[in-house]
Amino acid sequence: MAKKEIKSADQATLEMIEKASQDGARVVFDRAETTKPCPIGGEGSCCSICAMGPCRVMAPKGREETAEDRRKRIGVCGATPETISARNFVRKVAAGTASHGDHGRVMARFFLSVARGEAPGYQIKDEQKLLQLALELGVTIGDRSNEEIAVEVGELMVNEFGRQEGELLFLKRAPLKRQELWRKLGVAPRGIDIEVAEAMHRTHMGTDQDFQDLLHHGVRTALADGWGGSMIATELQDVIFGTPAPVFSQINLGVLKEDEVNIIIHGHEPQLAEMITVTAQGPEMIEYARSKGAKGVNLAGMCCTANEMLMRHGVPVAGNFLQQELAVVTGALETMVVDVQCIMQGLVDTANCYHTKIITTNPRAKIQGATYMEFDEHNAFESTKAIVKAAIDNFVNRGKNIRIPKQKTDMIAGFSHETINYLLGGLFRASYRPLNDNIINGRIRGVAGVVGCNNPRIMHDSANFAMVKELIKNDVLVLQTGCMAMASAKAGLMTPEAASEYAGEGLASVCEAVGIPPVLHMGACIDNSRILMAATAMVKDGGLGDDISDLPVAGAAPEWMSEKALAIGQYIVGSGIFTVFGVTWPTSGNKEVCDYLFKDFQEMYGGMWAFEPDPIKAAHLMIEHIDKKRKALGIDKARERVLYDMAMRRELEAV
Ligand code: BF8
Repeated sequence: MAKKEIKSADQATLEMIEKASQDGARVVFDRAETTKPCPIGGEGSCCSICAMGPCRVMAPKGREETAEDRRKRIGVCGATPETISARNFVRKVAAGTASHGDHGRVMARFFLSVARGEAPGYQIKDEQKLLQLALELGVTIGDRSNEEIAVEVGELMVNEFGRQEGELLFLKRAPLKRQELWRKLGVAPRGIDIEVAEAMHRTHMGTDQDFQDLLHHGVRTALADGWGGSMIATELQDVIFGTPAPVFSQINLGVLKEDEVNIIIHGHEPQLAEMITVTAQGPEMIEYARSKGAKGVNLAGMCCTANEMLMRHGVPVAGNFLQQELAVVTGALETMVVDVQCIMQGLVDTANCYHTKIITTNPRAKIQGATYMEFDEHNAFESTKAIVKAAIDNFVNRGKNIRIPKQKTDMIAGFSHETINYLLGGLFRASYRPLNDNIINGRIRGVAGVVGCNNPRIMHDSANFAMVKELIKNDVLVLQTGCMAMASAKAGLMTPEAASEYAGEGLASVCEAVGIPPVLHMGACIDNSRILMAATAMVKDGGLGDDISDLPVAGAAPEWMSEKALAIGQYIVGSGIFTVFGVTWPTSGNKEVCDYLFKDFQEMYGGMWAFEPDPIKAAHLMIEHIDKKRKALGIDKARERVLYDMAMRRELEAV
């Protein structure tokens, strides 16, 4: 008999998969069994961009390719397998960049509405960050009001999307050497939309047919995400909703409550979630919930919206990407309110087996069979009140088949780039100096960003846990965002106590002295721009080289699935950081394209891609890379000498 595959490393998830099967509800784990990945598309060897195809250009498996094989391995238009592979890859990067970019654009326009007083209920929360942004962008402060300054900042940011020439303003944040490299390689992005549009044009039938040239444009497009769309979204969200600071919360399906109206907000753009937080906890809605027999209204988050609400308000997190339908399966969820990105259409099918109402709210993202209640940010309070009321009204429709898993784990989140600065350096001497010093003296070996999604093609949350544990055991400080941050939080890695349990002695001693977990939650996927800022701050603080590519740092997405993850990986690589992806690799069918991304990019960008599905091996690739960088910086010997005597411990405590 075939061994039953364990689908998740998370008990709550396993329990709900079981319940779904008992209830006859289909979820993503079932669909992944019946719908297997297409091996041709999966390796990037299918070209479907025109109607002369689709053309399949796979290399023969299990034997050497002959000249005759190669001659036949060609698109009808004559496109080579390399062109086809690179086109497919660049289109994915463009889609990821477009998604983050569209989020950033909507946020910039919303920011302008707030500044102009056209979005009642919202205001500027972080004045300090607004003024810093104004100074950086050359906006006059003088005796102008915050709103006047914000209008000018907002207009500059909105213009970044349609900018046709020159360079994105935030490129100037990068180390000088990196900026020069981008210019030399011709990949400094002009604007955000233009790079995405050009990527789509270049990859159209019969346009750019030089795979190397295509891949460089992929870098340019992705840089318009990391240093453009995503960075703009993060910065403006911080000004309006507040810059995250450490906050305690809990995570996993156990945060749902049996005796309250449960509402989950799922998606990405925080303006809706921010207002629901206010509306749902107001006395009027609590009273209304009581009138329907509930004790109150319980709000929780899912996916990146969860990260946004968690980082700024400590709202509990119900789970990550693969748990969205399982929240419905509890039978205790009145409403799942969604906006854009990473929302499974399967939610509607699952919800048909229970009483849960799936409410779509965004004109860009509707789902057949769901209830559409448009969220109008100009009338946000009334919009969200109607949504919360609909959830409360649904409480009476709950069936008897309710089972909420017990699992919920304590966590600390809220480690924005600014917060790390304060925590390490103190309010009056905020800096990354102590981090750099601890890297130089070897207590911290290096820093790794472990980010991205879940993917049902591998055991849910398992690769993240294995990788992160291995990294911190080897004294690598881990920064996380997105669904991988949630996986670590569920596993208990985001509490200060995790340092003594899991981290190597050097990293643990620093975490204990500063009072931080060994794994830091930096936010949603757009907040990977915070990781770029953290890396830049490390360079600027000195002692670790003069470009991001000199730092002993590495990146990874061990369970990725989305095009946004590829865009993120590409801008991290283009910014000079070695990055390893797990699960599958979208150009794996083409050796030339892989070699270019996995080897030649290192020469050109000082950062390259790698693919390694084994999370422990992948962690060791990252550690090897970190050690190589330490050696190049001449700080490899310091690590060998680290012995923790009392004087060193006292010195650490003084940090
Ligand atoms: O942007 S990590 S599954 S939720 S794509 Fe999606 Fe992936 Fe989760 Fe957020 Ni990011």
